[in-house]
Amino acid sequence: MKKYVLLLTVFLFPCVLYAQELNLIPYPNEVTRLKDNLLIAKNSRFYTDNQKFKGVVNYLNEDLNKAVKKALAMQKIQISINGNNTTPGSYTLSASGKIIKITAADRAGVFYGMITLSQLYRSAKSDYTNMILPGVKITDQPRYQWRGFMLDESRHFFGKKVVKSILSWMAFYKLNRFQRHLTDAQGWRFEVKKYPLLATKGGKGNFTDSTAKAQYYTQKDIKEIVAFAKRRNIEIIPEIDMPGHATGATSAYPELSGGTTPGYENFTFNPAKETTYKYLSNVLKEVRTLFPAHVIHIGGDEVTLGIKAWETNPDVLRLLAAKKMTDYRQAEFYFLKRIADTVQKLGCRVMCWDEAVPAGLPTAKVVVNWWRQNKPESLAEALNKGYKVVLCPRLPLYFDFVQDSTHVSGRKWGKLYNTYLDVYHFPENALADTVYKKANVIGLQANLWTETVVTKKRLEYLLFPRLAAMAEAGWVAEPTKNDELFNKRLSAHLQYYKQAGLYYYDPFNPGYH
Ligand code: TNX
Repeated sequence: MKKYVLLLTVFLFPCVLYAQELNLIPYPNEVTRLKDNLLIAKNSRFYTDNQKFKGVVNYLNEDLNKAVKKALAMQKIQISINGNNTTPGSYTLSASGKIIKITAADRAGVFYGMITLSQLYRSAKSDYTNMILPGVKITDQPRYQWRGFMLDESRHFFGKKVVKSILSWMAFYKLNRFQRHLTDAQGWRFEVKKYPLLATKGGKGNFTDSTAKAQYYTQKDIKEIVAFAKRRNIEIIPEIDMPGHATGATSAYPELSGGTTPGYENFTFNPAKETTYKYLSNVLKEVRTLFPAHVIHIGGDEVTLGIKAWETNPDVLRLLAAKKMTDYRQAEFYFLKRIADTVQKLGCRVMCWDEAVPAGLPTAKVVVNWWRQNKPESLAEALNKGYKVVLCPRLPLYFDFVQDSTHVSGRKWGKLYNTYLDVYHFPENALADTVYKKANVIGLQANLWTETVVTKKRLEYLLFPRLAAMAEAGWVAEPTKNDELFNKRLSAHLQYYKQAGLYYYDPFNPGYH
């Protein structure tokens, strides 16, 4: 008996420690240490002969390696696309001696290989002339295709600089979808040429200050951010929230309102007027030209908060009679079907929140954000209908919930809040494998609603380090997760946050909140 214990201590313990020893997040699928270290002359810049990937390599030089100011030496990266490997985003990186090689299935894979290299580079040791990195062969691919983040800028507006910083950190963590929640009750936040008042009037006020001057993105800003994201392998998904959460729009164009209920002034679009559809299809046309993702999110959440107003709205009553509808939710579904149809005619996929699952949207080409973790039946129904699903349950993926019991600013339901380890262990800690292993579950997404988020500082405090935990949850499965090893790697990343001047939560040294 004693012998076995001894064996375990001697052989297994060092093995476990050896695992995940590099400061990489998300941790790659397979890491083999090579005998020779990788040596990169100090102040090197990377380059490639492969024309197609010059831009990607330049990105590495510019954004991820800011410490390198001058090109004293050149370090070549060999890049090739391997047509046999069809898993999107997969890559191998081999680096030792003076040779760095990335082989990938696609451009995303090349980018991820580069990010892995840049993370290695950040914690490299150096001697007088060289940066010394461990020699490695890495074989890697993402677990989920959709690894997203959503920012609500209707409740509070953060602007280009903050958004670009988020996008750069997302890229650093290999996240690849950014959902922009730019319209809601507290403000419409982007320019629509055909209806200028949406931004200039609908963009006035925010959640904490109804008198704030209009804040919104011009179409030029939107394009600039789309290009910035594209360079970082991130697709932007625009959301136009409807028919509820529409007060930003209806405050600018009151004729579009479906009515008012106590506490929810002009909360819905009127589902019974042709002018509503004309107007929204013009808005969607502009959205289509601004965002190349070919996915438009049409909202569909919490319409019932404002639906009572429809019971006394003569237009809606007429619609119900004409279509022989017996219930107001049928008017909601009628609205969503018409809008979904418009979006599809524009050549885009439809996305929606999970309340819209029973609406009977026209085809299976629908992607659902499942957020109501207390309604597993809604997730089941979406999957039964053949919809694709992105998991973003409130617990643990809503980042407006605080990270720790001691935190005072942010959302908390009694003892319920979302620690970075809850995020890290998703989805296994929250869902049955019969659910999250379904092929139609295409990924996960963290959402930051900003009713309680007024400053950039608070935003960062809610994002970090949970964004890192979420990136690893989207990349690897539970058997390779280990709190102790993750914490060790995370400690190194907290230093990067510090160097970048972020205001982050430090779980190992909790002090401020
Ligand atoms: C519900 S999640 C909402 C948002 C709120 C959020 C706060 C969803 C689709 N709708 O409008 O901001 O809760 O946690």
